[in-house]
Amino acid sequence: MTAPVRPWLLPDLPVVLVSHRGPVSFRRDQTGARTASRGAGGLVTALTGLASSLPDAVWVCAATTNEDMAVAGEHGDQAVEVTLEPKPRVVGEADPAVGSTSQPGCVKLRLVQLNEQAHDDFYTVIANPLLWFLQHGMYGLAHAPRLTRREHIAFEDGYRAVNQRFADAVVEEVTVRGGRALVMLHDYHFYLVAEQVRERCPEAVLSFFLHIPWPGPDAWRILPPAWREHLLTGLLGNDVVAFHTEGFARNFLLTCQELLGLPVDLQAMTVDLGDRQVAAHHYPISIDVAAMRELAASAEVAEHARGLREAFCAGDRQLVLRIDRTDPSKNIVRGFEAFATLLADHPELLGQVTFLALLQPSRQDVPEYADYLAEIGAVVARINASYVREGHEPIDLRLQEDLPLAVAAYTVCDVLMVNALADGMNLVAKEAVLVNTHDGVLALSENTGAHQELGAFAVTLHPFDIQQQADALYAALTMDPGLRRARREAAALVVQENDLGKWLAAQLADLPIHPQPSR
Ligand code: GDG
Repeated sequence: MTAPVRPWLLPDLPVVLVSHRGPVSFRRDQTGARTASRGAGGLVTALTGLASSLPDAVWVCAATTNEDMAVAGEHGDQAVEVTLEPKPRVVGEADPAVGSTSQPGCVKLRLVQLNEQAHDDFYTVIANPLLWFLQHGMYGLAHAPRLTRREHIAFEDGYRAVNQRFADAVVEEVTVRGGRALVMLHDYHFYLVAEQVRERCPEAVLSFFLHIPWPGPDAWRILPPAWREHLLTGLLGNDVVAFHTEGFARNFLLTCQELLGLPVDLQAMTVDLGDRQVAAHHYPISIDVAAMRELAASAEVAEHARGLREAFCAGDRQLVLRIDRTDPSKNIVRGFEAFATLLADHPELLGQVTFLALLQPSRQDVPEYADYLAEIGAVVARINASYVREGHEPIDLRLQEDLPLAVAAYTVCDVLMVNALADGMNLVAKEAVLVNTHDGVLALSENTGAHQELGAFAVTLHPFDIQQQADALYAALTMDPGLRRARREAAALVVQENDLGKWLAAQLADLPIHPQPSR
């Protein structure tokens, strides 16, 4: 499914989208046949809607599998046209009758082939963990980070080299479109692309959207001066740099002021480069409301929901839920410790409340993430051993990817716990309040972007205060049913009225492009 884009907002110029992961990835199955799978998640859905609505759009992303590289190689490293429905495949393959000109429902993919070592350094040394950890405030500075020759090489030959490859690909795509295009860059992988594209394609309009937090200036001092200046001047190649919240946008301006000495206007939200200004905007991302409701109403989800209710909600038993990647920024270990504290403080809840944790193992090639997953397993084993009663273990930990099960769990839970240390937005919170049918309570970290919109209807969690989280969970589990309902309904309305289409439309409306009705 692709999110519809309002026709009058379509830009009157070609669009070049850039993200690390693209909307389709290729593999070989056991029979040796080429298969293609759609990328999951709201961002991909929204941008696919945009890319497939436009007569001339291209999506530049990394070739991350061997088969992605094969596809790129077969097409001379040029853009490949891909149909998405009913199943994704390269246009012309298995159906040569289908022409190669752009058609509705198709996207053009430019799969960028990267040197394996360069990609590894870019991804597993610089982007994750270094930038991710820095931007989520995850470093305990007495011990980490340690920037050695290894990191310096990774910054030069990995992060900068990969950004250079992407900039080259974007420049080619803009140039074949006559030099004038809207370039929409996504996320912390690509801080250095815009500056290079602007130099070589001065007529391009460049926008950047950051999906993770932007901390204040001092956090960036963790990086050597030359690195942070590269990153900032790279970003200032854009016309607009956009964030989930106003706070992140303000932090960005303050960082430019303090680390580059540039004049900024915190009212107009701009930074002045002399010959031009760069705007810092904020657009809170959301979910595809119709698609999430459709999934929640599916037979598969209903079947899972029945099973979950039987297992966890019989009588007056209650279910606390969390759904996350096993990312240290999600604060999963402290969440379990808070649950254990709740059980210690309120032994009457033993056997009455279960904590279901549906966690997707994430970035296991990064040592910090592999260690964190091991820590999760150990803390759950310890808590379950301490609080098991008559065969009932208080925590049910499942390490798996299963979106229909996750959505079923959203519908039946009594409390959704989101206690992230820091989170750009947190879509799990938005999805759960939309489809929950048990008047579930949202227990939401104050350090999530989502807290700005949903905090008024949530029990707020302080991510570092385990006792406070335990008390807040107790307040959620014992909340008056009328209040539970009123809050859940109000939160669902906020999400419904600010869906993904609005997020995209607001950005397109603010850009210096000339919209016209779609053809
Ligand atoms: C980054 C930022 C920002 C859940 N289980 C499965 C599954 N999910 C989906 C959820 C949700 C998504 O994963 C997680 O999104 P979040 O926003 O919660 O978190 P991040 O992955 O860290 O996302 C975040 C976001 O970008 C967008 O800008 O909100 O702050 O960190 O949509 O439904 N998906 C699949 N299988 C599962 O089992 N495929």
